[in-house]
Amino acid sequence: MEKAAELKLLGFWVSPMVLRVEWAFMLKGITDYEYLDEDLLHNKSSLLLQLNPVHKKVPVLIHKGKAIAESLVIVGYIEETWKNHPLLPQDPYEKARIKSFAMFAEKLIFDSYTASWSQGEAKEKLVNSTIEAFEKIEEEIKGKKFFGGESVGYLDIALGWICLWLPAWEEVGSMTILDPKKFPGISSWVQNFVNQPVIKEKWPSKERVVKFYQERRIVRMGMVKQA
Ligand SMILES: N[C@@H](CCC(=O)N[C@@H](CS)C(=O)NCC(=O)O)C(=O)O
Repeated sequence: MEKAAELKLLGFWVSPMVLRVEWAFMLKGITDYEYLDEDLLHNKSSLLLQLNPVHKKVPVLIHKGKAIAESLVIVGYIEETWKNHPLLPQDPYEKARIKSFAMFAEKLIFDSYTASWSQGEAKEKLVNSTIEAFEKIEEEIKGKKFFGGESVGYLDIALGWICLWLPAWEEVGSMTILDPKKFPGISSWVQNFVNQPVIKEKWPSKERVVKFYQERRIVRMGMVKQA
């Protein structure tokens, strides 16, 4: 088992990207790591700026002094470094397919977040294109408990934002993307995922998440008006 000094995670409490890394840790049974919460809105640490100088974003994982950025790259690194509880299939084609599906779904995070503070036609376009893309996710989960099959895998981790952040953005932006009648497969997966004991352990409260994004919405809308 790694010592905390060998494994550090730069994070931000409300980031679903950071939680991907923590979920992967939990699934692999890695608990001995140091978590450093960044003040992303007001004062990024010099460590973050030094380790991720281009994007200046979290998560950043530091393993034995070496830094890695990008949540899904980090999850892939964890998968290759700790072999227990595989998150990806062995078959090279299936592995590639799952990774490329995760890349396709990545845009939806930003589109649904942006929709939560957008207005009028721009908002409508984002909501409609996200709903259309959700049909592909619905097809992928059909007949399965998890995207990874019987247990939580890479795609479940990648799509975890759908379970809490999406409902928070829907509430903040008064919009509906995940209609349970239209997406019964995704809706039951949400229940399966959030009820996994390992996942439940790392779950911010919905009230706190909604409050955070309500405040961000006000800031964002102010920025749009000024532009
Ligand atoms: N593609 C990156 C995105 C990471 C990202 O957007 N992180 C946000 C927190 S959720 C961040 O650090 N934002 C700080 C900023 O934009 O200045 C990943 O998956 O790791």
